[in-house]
Parts: sequence; structure tokens; C-alpha cells
Amino acid sequence: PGKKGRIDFEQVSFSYDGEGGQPVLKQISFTCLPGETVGIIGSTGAGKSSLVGLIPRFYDVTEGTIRVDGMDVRDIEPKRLREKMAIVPQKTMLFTGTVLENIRWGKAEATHEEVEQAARMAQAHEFISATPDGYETRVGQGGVNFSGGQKQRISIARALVKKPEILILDDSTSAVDVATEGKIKDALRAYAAGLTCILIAQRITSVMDADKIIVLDNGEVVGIGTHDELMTSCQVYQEIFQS
Ligand code: DCP
Repeated sequence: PGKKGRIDFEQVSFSYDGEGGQPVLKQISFTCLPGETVGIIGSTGAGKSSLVGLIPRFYDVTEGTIRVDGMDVRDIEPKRLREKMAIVPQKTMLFTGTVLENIRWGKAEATHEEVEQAARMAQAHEFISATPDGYETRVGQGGVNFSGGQKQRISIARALVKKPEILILDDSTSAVDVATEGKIKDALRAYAAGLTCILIAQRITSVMDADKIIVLDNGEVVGIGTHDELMTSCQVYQEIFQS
């Protein structure tokens, strides 16, 4: 980590249909400094998942530039780009192997120690250890069925075992209770002061303590600032807060 993990969006527009298509993101500009946590909030369909998907290049921008550590993401070697970041998708994608295999999917050569450390940060170690087979428990297909929130925590452990410079959580704690979510955030802060984190959330409580919150509405940034700043300056944010 260290001083790595800066992200710059420069006048980014995006359409799934390319130039001339219906824009999903319009003229988005913001900077996320190394080690900062940036929250992204906005109603469903606002463009949050699309925005973060542009960083690992699931899609490429239609207009503008995204830079990671100063370099246009299109000029970074794909392998290097993948190593730098980990994204936990909205929908957890665990396979029917063991918990250990599922977490190691983030980094095949991770030691048991590293897997456990990642699971502890993701607040998954305790419930995994409480099963009769521990890390050898099979996910799905009979045996122990993990809850939605538990599966999300295994997915977060999978991302953390990579020791990324940038961690993107796309609504990845929606099924995790607020107290446990708080513990995950504390662990992230304690472990890696240099970890850049982008956090999409539905709940304001999930992003309240972020260094910066971006409010997206219909593909546009309608507010950017801390919770206190947005509470006095951004009507859309206030409406989400009251809902
Ligand atoms: N969209 C699309 N093709 C895709 C994905 C999305 O055309 N493969 C459209 C649907 C929305 C817009 O893009 O009109 C933005 O979708 P996002 O999933 O980016 O929006 P959010 O992440 O904000 O929504 P949610 O909170 O429901 O996940």
C-alpha cells in the first residue's frame, strides 16, 4: 500500500451502447487520494455499479479519463491493474468448494495464515471456526448453509487476501448487520492505513464516516463532501438520510 491507490476521474461519461448511446454516467470528476475511503450513494439505477466497474475496466469510458496512480487505466497492463485492486461485487459469487478454496480464489498461493488473517478482518473467522469442519466446510450443496451476510463476509475475505491497494465494495455489506459492518471497517483501517477504499452503499450509516461521499443521481454527481457538508448542502443526500 503506502502512497499507492490514487484514483482520478476526469470528465468521465459512459454509455453501455458506446458514443451516442444513452448516457449512464455524465461528466464525472473526482479524486480519491491514497488511503482515503470514498463512499458512493444514490438511488437504484443512479449508476454506482457502472461507475466502479470502469476502474478495473469491466467497461471502458465513453469519454474522459480514469487514472490510477496518475496513469490512464487503459495504459496499465491488465495483469498489473488486476493485481492493484479487488472488487467485491453486489452479488456474491462463491462456488461449491470449501471456504478455504473460496477465499484462496483471491490469491491462489495464499498461506493458511493469510487466509485466516483476511477472514478475521472480514469478520468471518469466528463463524467459519464455529462450524465442525472450519475452513474445510463446503459452501452450498448440503452441509452448512451460510447466510447471505456470511457469504458477503467470505467474499470480502477473498478480496482482502489479495492485499490490494484499492478495495471496491459494491454494496457488499447490505446483508451484514450495522455493528459487524462497523467492525469490518475498523479492521480495514487498523490493518492498512494505505488502503484506498471505494464503498457503494444503500444505507447512509455505511458511508457516514467516509473521507468523502459522492452522491449520484441519474448518472450525475449532485453532491460531494463529508456527511456534515452534504447534510447542509445536498438535497438529494438529505432525502436519502430521511428515507
Ligand atoms: N445498465 C445497463 N446495462 C448494464 C448495467 C446497467 O444498461 N449491464 C443501466 C441500468 C441503469 C444504469 O445503467 O439505468 C445504471 O445502472 P447501475 O447498475 O450502474 O446503477 P446502480 O448501481 O446505481 O443501481 P443499484 O443500486 O440498483 O445497483
